[in-house]
Amino acid sequence: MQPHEHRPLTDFIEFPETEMQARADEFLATSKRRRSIRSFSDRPVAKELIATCIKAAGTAPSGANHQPWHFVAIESAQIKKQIREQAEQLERSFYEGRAGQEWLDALKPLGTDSQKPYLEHAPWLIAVFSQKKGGIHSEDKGTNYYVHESVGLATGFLIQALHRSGLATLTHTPKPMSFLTDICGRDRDNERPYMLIIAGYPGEDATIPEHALQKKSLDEIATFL
Ligand code: IYR
Repeated sequence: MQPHEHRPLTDFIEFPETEMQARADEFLATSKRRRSIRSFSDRPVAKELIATCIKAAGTAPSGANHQPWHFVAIESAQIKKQIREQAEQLERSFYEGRAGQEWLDALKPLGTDSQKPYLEHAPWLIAVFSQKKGGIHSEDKGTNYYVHESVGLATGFLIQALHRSGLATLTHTPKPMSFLTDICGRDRDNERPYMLIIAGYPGEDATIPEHALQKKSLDEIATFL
């Protein structure tokens, strides 16, 4: 097949309009139940489920379809321990001053601190990396476009896939995240850690901050012209 060839769209599914609204309502209801949590059970989760969610993430749109992302799924207790140690060290300096007062005040309603036991308790950590160079084939070394946008979209797909599969998640971005490059054995020149996703079942003592339940209204987040 020539790369510029097109084929007819055959897998678009058209639903009756009433069903479309019901499907949107259902998706909204499901999305409203997605929560970031900070206590995870150590109950195991099958590797195949995580692999399937990563495949779903890989369907996200990307600049020139270069798919400038790589997901490192970690279940090794030893690697999780290393990540926890390094992340907590960075978080300690963050909470002890690097953050600045305004940032610390913004975080108060979440009740977070430098302790990250869930980095060891949760069955899976997924480190998301973005790639500067690449292409449609993973060995390509051309320019990637809209890398941040593309990887953000794929990460969103991943979080939704995990949520809809019945897992809870947390997004985590210890600053700077470069230690993940070494721990995960990724290419320092071409890849940058984008985000760490913690995935698993909620711990029995999992809570959600009231602050996180306040979502902006449609009027606040949208304008229809
Ligand atoms: N990375 C820190 C701080 C933190 C920052 C933001 I912005 C959050 O929404 C939540 C936490 C931590 O994980 O504690």
